[in-house]
Amino acid sequence: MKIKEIRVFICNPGRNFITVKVILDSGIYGLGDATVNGREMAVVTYLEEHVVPCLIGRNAHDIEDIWQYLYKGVYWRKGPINMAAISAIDMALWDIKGKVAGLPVYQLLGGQSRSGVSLYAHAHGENIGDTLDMADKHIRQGFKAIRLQSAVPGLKVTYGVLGDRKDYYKLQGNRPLPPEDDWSTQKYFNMIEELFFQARERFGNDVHLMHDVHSRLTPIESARLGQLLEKYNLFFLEDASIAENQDSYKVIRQHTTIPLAIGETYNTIWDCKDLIQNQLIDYIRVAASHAGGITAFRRIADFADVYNVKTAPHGAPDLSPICFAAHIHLDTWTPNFGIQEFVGLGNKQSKEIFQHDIQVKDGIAHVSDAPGLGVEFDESAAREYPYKRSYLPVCRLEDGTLWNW
Ligand code: CS2
Ligand code: MG
Repeated sequence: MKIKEIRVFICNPGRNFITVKVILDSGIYGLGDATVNGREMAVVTYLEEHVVPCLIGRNAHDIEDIWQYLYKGVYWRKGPINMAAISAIDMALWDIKGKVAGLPVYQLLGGQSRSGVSLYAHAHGENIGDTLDMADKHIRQGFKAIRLQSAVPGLKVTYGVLGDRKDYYKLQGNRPLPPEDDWSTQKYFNMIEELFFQARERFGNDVHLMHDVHSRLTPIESARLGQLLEKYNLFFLEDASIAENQDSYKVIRQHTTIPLAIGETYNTIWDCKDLIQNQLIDYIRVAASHAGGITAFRRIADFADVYNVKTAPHGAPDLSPICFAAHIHLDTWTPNFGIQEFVGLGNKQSKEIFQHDIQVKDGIAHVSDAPGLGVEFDESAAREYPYKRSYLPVCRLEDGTLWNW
């Protein structure tokens, strides 16, 4: 079970992904996702220069000890780059343990708590009608939960809306310098209630609706939004406000009962501890590829369960199919699972590189029973799609003030 080699791959089948392959002296290997959208090469260097040399020769079965070694042993703890590296190594070690045991990872975690994993799909459009038409398509495909994001009239670009791109890969995959998006809270408040009013008029109250504010509001503005949308019974309001100051959510919570979700930018349990233990949120949305892997995700899920907080793992286009697979294993096990974000199973190129047999039907994902995570990675296909630097946008208010994207 000795680690013989660790390879780090970066490929761009429409958008950049980082894949870690941990290879044992027996030839068994495990895969992990280390993608940090827009800062990929920082993670690659961190892994190759500072993590890999320390792991060669270690026993791959010692998942917890390796996690502690990489977390506590670094002195400069936490942070997105460091934790993405730990996450990928951790995922790969769980993949290996499952392959050695002949069991899928969800069985190693404690078996299944549900027969399938409920997903929510993304609906977006240049106007409310187009957004709801896309939502209608997802509902007809069997999805019971839809995230609605619609263009804000008067803004050049709105988060979560594709504009003239055909898919998220086209939107995010080739940005040699950060695009500058604009934002106006006033223009947003002028349209947002109408989106959910029309959605409820068209679809009734059974379909779950969510919305991602993407941290654009101040806490009191989020409180106002929560009050405005309460009558439309959202499943959750995501990233209502930036939460570097976790106390911000006390302001929101005292004004509205709208369910709150946050966590995709968090990389340790410490980032979300106060929000969870003070029950300031209802869903924690950390990603296994950013928050410390399966080991850390399990810890956060168990901590959240003590405070009636459910999981709603991040599932954006910049999480690779390896992280998606890890989430479906975790979601199959997690007793306090809420819902899983789903943006599709990738494009033609990514499917050449990442192969798995996760089935999605009627808005439900069914985990693979293959040993480990159940994902294969085709190195030669990956080499066909080389890395291309690509940034996330930055965001400015209409007066030029730099704001939260
Ligand atoms: C978004 C993400 O899916 C979501 O909830 O917040 O798509 C986010 O914009 C990306 O992960 C950023 O890389
Ligand atoms: Mg989000």
